[in-house]
Amino acid sequence: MDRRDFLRFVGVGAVSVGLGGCGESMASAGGGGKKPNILFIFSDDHAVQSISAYGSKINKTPNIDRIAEEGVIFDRCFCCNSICAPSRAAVLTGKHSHANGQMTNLNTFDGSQVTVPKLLKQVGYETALIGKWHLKTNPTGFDHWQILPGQGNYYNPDFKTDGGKVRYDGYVTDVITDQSLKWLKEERDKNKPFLLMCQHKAPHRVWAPGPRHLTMYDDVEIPEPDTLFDDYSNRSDLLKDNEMMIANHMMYDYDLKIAGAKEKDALGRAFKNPELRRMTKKQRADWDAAYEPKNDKFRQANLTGKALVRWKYQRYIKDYLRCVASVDDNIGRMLDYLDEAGLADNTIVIYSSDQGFYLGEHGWYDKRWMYEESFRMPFVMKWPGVMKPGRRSTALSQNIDFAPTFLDAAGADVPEAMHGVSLRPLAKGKVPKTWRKSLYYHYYERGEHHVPRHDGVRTDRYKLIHYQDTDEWELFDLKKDPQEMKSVYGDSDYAKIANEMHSEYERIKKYYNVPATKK
Ligand code: SGN
Ligand code: CA
Repeated sequence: MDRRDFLRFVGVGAVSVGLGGCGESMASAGGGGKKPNILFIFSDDHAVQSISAYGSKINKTPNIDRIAEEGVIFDRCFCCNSICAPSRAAVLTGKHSHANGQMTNLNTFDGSQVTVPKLLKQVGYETALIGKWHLKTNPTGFDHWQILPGQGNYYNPDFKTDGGKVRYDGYVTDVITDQSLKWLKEERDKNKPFLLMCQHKAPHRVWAPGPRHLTMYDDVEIPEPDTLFDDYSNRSDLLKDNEMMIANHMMYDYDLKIAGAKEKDALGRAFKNPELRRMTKKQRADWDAAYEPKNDKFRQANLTGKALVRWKYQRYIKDYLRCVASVDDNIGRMLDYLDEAGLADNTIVIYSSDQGFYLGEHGWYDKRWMYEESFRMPFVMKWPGVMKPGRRSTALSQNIDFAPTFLDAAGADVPEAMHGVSLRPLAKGKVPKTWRKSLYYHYYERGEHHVPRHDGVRTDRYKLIHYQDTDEWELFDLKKDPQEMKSVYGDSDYAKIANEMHSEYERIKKYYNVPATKK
């Protein structure tokens, strides 16, 4: 039985339409016989709750919506490990973390592995990566790259390039877009199709808005999520140990933009915002003019209790959304260029982010947990000539599917060792009978924000989570409890479902060859 037959047999995966050379040439399906270009715009920590195409109640993202209107929204796209470097490694390799070796942000990516840019180069593509990388080793498989060192900075960012170090003046999201446009316009080989991975730092912590957006949302109040004051009852006690609460773990100077604040967070920390010392005099003056009047009001108000948490939420979410606004504006610049240059008809455009994020849900910022808001990823794709515009797909997809999708689009073979499958059938509006019925998730890190190691399985309706350190289980009925406020594990009404989910968990771990967790 080959892998594709096996996928059919176990009902996990799908065979991408056209794989194995049945009829339609894949490259031609994407646009008049030419291999399609692929523009992959990827941001850092951008949650679907802040994208209007996904129904955001708190902001508008007209340019991401433009991609969605001309393409398809993958409504149930999830990461395999909700943290930066592991998600990026999964995108590059099409494999779960245990198979590509990038289990945590602390591992060093093995750049000698088979990755999607290397395979695309073999079928004639020119490849480039500009922006956040975060995998420690230098990029491999790219004809051109310029990366932010580590997490990078928002203001006047440094870049590591294939020709040495360089610092650009300006705001990071604009700079990454400028450099991406420069490569598209002036530097690439125009006789070849391209893969451009344009990877933003924003809206990652410390959520530093750019000069154009410093006062955006000043006159409005952003709606709070229902679960801002979650008390963490009815689930594992491990939740109570988290260190990612807006109430307790945000630092005044570092996160909340109260420059010079002496207050410490609940962990006794009072870091300084690293962006302030990078700014030019003019940038700093604009920043202070935007924040200081609001900070004065905050100091005078002497807020405590829930009112203080509410203020912190407003400060946090507005800064986050200001960073998102810059990403969205810059996506507009990229889309406009594709139109102007006559490239739009033969270019697949994707917008995604390495994982989701908590925008106050459960009282949190950050990610890592398998709960929906950080498990879910945005993935909108426009694939001219292949899909009908304006569609929404609710079939289960995952970041391990991105590499197979790109390869399928380019008419290249998808290696058997990749765990993911091409999303082409879903893009076309068909859900093959063999499409996966569940997804596997595994978070391995034990560090910052004190999120415990856990893994689990999610189907359309249910989610089973296992915490290895305490051997606890949680089961959620996502239809009845979409906010995941009460685990029904151990509830006799769910005994049958719990059994089925346990079997599915064991099966999927075996299917992906997940090694036993070390104590
Ligand atoms: C930094 C952040 C964390 C964040 C990790 C991982 N702290 O360490 O809040 O969870 O990155 O983010 S900060 O003080 O440096 O901002 S990831 O997206 O790179 O995985
Ligand atoms: Ca991230």
